[in-house]
Amino acid sequence: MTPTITAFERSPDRGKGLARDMPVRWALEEVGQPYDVRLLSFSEMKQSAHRMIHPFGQIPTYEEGDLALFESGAIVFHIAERHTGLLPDDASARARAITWMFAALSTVEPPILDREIAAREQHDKTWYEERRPILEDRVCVRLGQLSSRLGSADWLDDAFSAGDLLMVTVLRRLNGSGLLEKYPNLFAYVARGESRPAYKRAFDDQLAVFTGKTPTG
Ligand code: GTB
Repeated sequence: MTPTITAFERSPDRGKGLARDMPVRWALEEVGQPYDVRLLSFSEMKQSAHRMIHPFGQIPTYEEGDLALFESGAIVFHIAERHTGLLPDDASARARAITWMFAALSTVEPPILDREIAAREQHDKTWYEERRPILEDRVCVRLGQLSSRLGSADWLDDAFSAGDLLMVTVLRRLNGSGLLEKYPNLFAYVARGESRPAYKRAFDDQLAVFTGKTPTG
């Protein structure tokens, strides 16, 4: 059965792949699962039909027969569990990959989001310039720790996994901040993720929604 996901009809990032349908698309591409996309306006996201699926009135969602899911991390996990390619078969390696999924969303992403939200929504406040280095330091603490762990490896735990997919997605939110560049191995890690054919297909598909042009690849 072909799953249907939801995405922004018009993403505020203008197709830079920062909205959270991107990791879902990427996961589906990695496992070779075709999918349909239902595009939603901001007002449609808040209507009861969508809220039946997503209690918080957001994207992305995932529908497959009777199953309706929300939360991009849970959706990626579901896809990884149902298909081969995103989680190792070995039980311990699988548990470690799942640990990296949680680490991406619950340990690395929060300080990145705090910095991003302040930069976007609070930059005109009198206290912003005082707070900015504090927010950036918090991001750098996590980046430094992650950088040490990754070392010279290609991926966080041997083979590419859903943990890397979510970690790369989270780190991409630092694009334009100049912070990721301070950690060359993390910068290369993100580039490695972005160079995967599945990533490129997912990126091109979400960009095509914004540009209105069908991807050529
Ligand atoms: N925890 C949820 C998940 O992981 O699925 C968070 C879902 C979420 O934040 N969805 C956002 C949304 O629907 C879109 S992705 N927002 C509309 C609303 O809440 O009314 C977040 C996002 C939006 C825009 C950019 N951007 O333009 O750069 C980046 C990320």
